[in-house]
Amino acid sequence: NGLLAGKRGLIMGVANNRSIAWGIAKACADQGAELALTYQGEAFRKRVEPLAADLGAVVAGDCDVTDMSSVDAVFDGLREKWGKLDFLVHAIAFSDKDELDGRYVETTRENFQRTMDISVYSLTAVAQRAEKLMTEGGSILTLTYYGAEKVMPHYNVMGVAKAALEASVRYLAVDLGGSGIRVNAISAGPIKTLAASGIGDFRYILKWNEYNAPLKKTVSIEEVGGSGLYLLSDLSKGVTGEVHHVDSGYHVVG
Ligand code: 0WD
Repeated sequence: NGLLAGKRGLIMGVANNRSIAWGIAKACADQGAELALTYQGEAFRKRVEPLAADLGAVVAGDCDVTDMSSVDAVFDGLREKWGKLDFLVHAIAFSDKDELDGRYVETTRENFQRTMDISVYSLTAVAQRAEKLMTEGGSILTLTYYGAEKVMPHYNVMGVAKAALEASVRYLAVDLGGSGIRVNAISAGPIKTLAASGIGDFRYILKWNEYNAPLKKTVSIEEVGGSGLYLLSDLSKGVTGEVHHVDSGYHVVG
């Protein structure tokens, strides 16, 4: 029973129980989805395994999106286990935290390339592989931030990467639309997660959003999970190429 009953989904980007991907995974499991979770690196295995067990989810293995053989291994595993895939959550981003502070103009070529590779290209890499398994159509969801649209202090190269990610969502939506595969993004308001802790003055950004957003609060991973559920389920069958703001309304004032 539930909005995702009978559907199988891969969730990438759970680092711990504060991860946005975890909020989405919980919402999906509550609505009857069968899930597989990846983790990145041995250190995260012991965090992700018990979380997966909580949801009755499969652990689909160690996946570092800079290593295409590890990405292939995850999708080969799913093909063997499930034969098909209905939805995919991509909640992955990385940049050197030394460059998520100060001025964008100081960005190094090395960190620019690494940030774009992990935070942008990886969506296309997983979409290529998911397309082959989404034989009955599907829904792909990624996570972005308002720093793609407006200059946000300290977000720097990650803002440039999120702009490219949002453009990727639109191009992928066109390429995969004919196969009934939808591609959307949630632009989440700031949430205190491991990745966010690398951003300079993050506590100030949280407070600023709390004071200025129409709803006068920051968003929770459960709230992002609820909107994620809509975009992953058939409720949003007519929606693709969309960037949906789940930010207490901040983007209408910020
Ligand atoms: O305020 C926030 N937290 C927002 C986050 C606001 C708007 C958007 N987002 C985005 C992030 O940019 C990211 O795309 O949401 C997504 C999920 O981020 P999160 O939930 O805030 O952060 P976290 O729980 O740390 O998960 C991100 C994970 C990694 O965790 P760490 O902390 O180790 O960087 O991305 C994964 C990893 O699990 N990740 C990778 N996965 C595979 N290969 C890689 C990689 N090379 N690098 C990072």
